[in-house]
Parts: sequence; structure tokens; C-alpha cells
Amino acid sequence: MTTEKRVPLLRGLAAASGLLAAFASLAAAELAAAAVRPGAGPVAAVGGSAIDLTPAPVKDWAIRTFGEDDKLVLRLGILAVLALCGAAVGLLALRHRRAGSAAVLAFGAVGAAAALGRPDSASWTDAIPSAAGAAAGAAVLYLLAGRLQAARTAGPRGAEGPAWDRRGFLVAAGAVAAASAGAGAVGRLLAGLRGGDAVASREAVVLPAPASPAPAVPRGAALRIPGITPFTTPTGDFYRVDTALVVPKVDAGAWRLRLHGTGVRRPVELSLPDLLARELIERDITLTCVSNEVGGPYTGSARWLGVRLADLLEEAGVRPPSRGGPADQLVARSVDGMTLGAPVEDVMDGRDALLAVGMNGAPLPFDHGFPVRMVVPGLYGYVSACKWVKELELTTFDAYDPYWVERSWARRAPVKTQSRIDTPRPFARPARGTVMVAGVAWAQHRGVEKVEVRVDDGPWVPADLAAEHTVDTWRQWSFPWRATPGSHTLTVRATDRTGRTQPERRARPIPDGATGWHSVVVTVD
Ligand SMILES: Nc1nc2c(c(=O)[nH]1)N[C@H]1C(S)=C(S)[C@@H](COP(=O)(O)O)O[C@H]1N2
Ligand SMILES: [Mo]
Repeated sequence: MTTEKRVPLLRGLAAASGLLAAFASLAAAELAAAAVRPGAGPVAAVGGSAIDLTPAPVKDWAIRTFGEDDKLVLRLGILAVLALCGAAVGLLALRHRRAGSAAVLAFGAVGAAAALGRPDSASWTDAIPSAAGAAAGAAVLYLLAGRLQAARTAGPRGAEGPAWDRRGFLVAAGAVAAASAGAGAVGRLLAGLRGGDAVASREAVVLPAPASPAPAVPRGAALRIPGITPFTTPTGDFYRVDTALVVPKVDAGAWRLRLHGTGVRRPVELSLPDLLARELIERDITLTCVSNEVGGPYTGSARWLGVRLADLLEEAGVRPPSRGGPADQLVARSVDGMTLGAPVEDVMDGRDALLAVGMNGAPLPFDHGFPVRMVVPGLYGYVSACKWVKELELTTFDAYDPYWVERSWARRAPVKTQSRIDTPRPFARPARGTVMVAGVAWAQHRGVEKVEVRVDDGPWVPADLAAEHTVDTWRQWSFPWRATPGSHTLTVRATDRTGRTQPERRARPIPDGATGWHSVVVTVD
């Protein structure tokens, strides 16, 4: 083979060596992360930092475009960038072997810095996964680039210089690939075992019966209409919104909740058994995400079991501002460093604000905050529903801005009245005759008074409201529509118990929740 022909081949092999080095890095890093701390892996750390640094409008766009797959998209994006960089570094190493390996080490430094900068990073050991990954990657690249450089300097037809040992290169590359795959697999296994303690601790939780069970859902609150959102959202279908690239798996045995801060006369530290030994109440509460667009899916209703937060605060000597308390903001902090701030006044005004341990009859799933999360009726999730909570701090809105407020969302965010058409679906083609239009409406802690439907530009007509369960849950509604052939726009709006009707004006979710009427276009055959 001539040198001219060999150069493109060498380049391809160099790029492949870089890819292989990147793969080896990741595998070694994930293996180390499984031993140190899963969240300290470079992909999780860099991804977490990317999430935190993403400007609010971009994040809003990502949620709108990718929905609950946004984290998967981010991960794939990081891997794609890493692959490109790997190939580039491989090419660099073909000429400058040391520089190639140095570049890999530089990537490792970025990963280590990201890991140490995570809010949940408690120790320098979080730098180990990135360091181990970089070392493995740099070594692999050095090794493979060395083989390729030998090929480059080998003369035409291999007449002069060291001969190009193609076989040796392939064997080395194959060994690296196999070792990396092995390391990755062991890493997964280890991470699984590590999470095993948390899984076992969750399985060991026995939820006591509530002192105050949830009132029975009245007959007539759950309509039997095909396509309508079920009154209680099955846990597996419950929306998930959070910034966690790696879902925290908290070992309930080691978990503690600390309550302290301004105006706390007796700071408290509680274990899970402490919480479970207290009086538990069970309530149906509809939770809604501020990022939910008009007509969107980020709302769900579950049966929560937990401790009444106001009781705990009162025992600690906390008074709400209306009774002269100095703190007006309750900041909840999670094990992954998230902070959410709720008005102390709301939490203590008699509503069923909970430190929840159970969801739909089972301990909280890891995705939804095991072992303990907050749930406050009437407030959007980002100002109240802290998952994996570990600390409650009493402070003021003036003194502290929690995570989302720092990212331009509103300090105070009561849930806005909303209504949604679940059926017919957009662009459905129902047959003429009576078509059941149905959906849900919510105005947590105020209650839904009225839902109206409009066909095209016709008059607003009251829909049939399902029985009300509580003011903290959504309400189903239905509207038998005499559908005539052609294309029609169905629009819905709700009025809450304070008499306020949803405004028509469309607003984006940021800064304090979307407004506007939901409508659906259908064609009747
Ligand atoms: N630790 C933590 N808690 C969190 C969040 C988060 O990102 N991290 N997101 C909040 C938001 S924005 C919402 S809407 C609710 C969603 O709860 P769910 O995922 O159980 O539906 O959790 C809240 N609690
Ligand atoms: Mo949210």
C-alpha cells in the first residue's frame, strides 16, 4: 500500500482510537462513580451543571419540545459531543501523541470541576471518577496512537522504519474495547448493588394506617367516559419533573430531616421512624407543574399520606407572619441540592400541607421523592413539592432566593385556574351525532365552580360538572355535544370558587404559570 492511500486509512483509525479512548474514559469513570457516588460520574456532573446553567427560556423550550424525555436528549447530546471530541483528539494524537493524551486529561479536569461544583457534592472524592476516566482515556490514546505513529513512519511498502503492525493495533483496540465494556458492566452492577441498600430500605417501610384517612371519593366524582383523565392518577402514569439526571436513591435508614432557621425556637431532627410514629393524615391532592402549558400533561392527582407540616412547625415554635413570626419563607432543601421556597403563611393556614411518605398506598417511589417529599395544596410544585427533602429552613423571601427564583421564575406561585379537554383528541374525526366532550379542571385550594364549553364562535354553555371531591383536587366535567359535519373548534374555560374565570389571554408558563383557554379542533364526518 502506498503512503498516499494509507493516510486516509490512518486518519480513520486515529479517529477511531480517539472514540475508543473516550469510551474507555467513560467506562472507567462510571465504574469509579459507582464506587464513589453515582451523581459524581462525569456525564451526570456535566449534565447537571448544564441543566443548572441553562437559561430559563431554553429550558422552557426543551420541556416543551422533549417533554419528559428532556434528560435523555441531554445525555445523548453530551455523548455525541464527547464522541466528536474523542475523534478530534484521536486525530491530534496521530501527530502529537502527548498533546492528544493531555487533551483527554483536560476533559477530565472539566468533569472533575463539574462534579466538585455540584450542590450535592460533599467531598473531594467526587473528583475521582473523572480523574480515573481521564487517566484511562489518556493511557489508551497514548497506546493506540503509538501504534499508529509507527505505521505513519513506516516507509512505502514498509521498506524502511518499523513495520506497521496492523495486527497488533487491532488486538490492542479490541482488548481496550472489551475491557471498557467489562468495566462499564461492572459499574452498572456496582451501582445497582449500591442502590440496593436504598431499595431494601424502601421495601422495609411499613406505612402505618392514617389517623385521619382521606375522605372517600364521592360517587359521581369519577366519570366513566372513554378518554377522560382518571380521577386518581396511577403512580406509574404520574408526571415527573425535576432536575435530577441520576434519581437520588436515598437509604431511608440513614435519612434525617433537619428543621431550623429564623424563628425556630426548638430545632428538630427527625428520622423516618420518627415521622412514621407521628399522627399521619391521608389526603387526595392534585399537583401541578408551573411548566405545564395550556392543555399540557404536567398535572396529576394522588392519594398522599404524610405528616401535617404545620404541626411540626408549631412544635418547633414557628409562628406564621400573621401571628408575628419573623420568617415568611420556608425553604426546603433536597439531598441533590435543590431548593424550593413556600410561603410560611400558606403552609400554616390550615390547608393540608404535608411531609408525605406515601403515594397511592405505597411508600413514595424513588422518582417521586422517597423517602419524604413535601406536598402543599394550591401551590405549584416548584415552590412547594420538594422531593428527597432533607432540610427545612425558615427564612424570609428578602433573604433568600431558591433555585427557580434565581432562574427568573416567580417567588410566589399559587396554582392558576385551568381546564383541559381530554376527549376528543386534537384532530379527531368523530362521527356526527352526540359526541362526549370531557376533561378536567383545577383550581387547587379554591375549588372549581363552573366549567363552560364553546363550539366555534358560539355562546359559552355550562358543562356538566362531576361531583366535587375536595377543593384541593381537580374536577372532571363533560359536555354532550350535538356534532354537525365539518371542522369545529371546541374551547373550554373554568371559573373558580372566588368567581374568577380563566382569562383568555395566552401567557407562557414563565414566570408564574400559563394562562389561556384550551381548545381542540376536530372534524366531524
Ligand atoms: N428535589 C427536587 N424536588 C422537586 C423538583 C426538583 O427538580 N428536585 N421539581 C419540583 C417540580 S418543578 C415539580 S412540578 C414537582 C413534580 O413532582 P413529581 O415529579 O413527583 O410529579 O416536584 C418538585 N420537587
Ligand atoms: Mo414544576
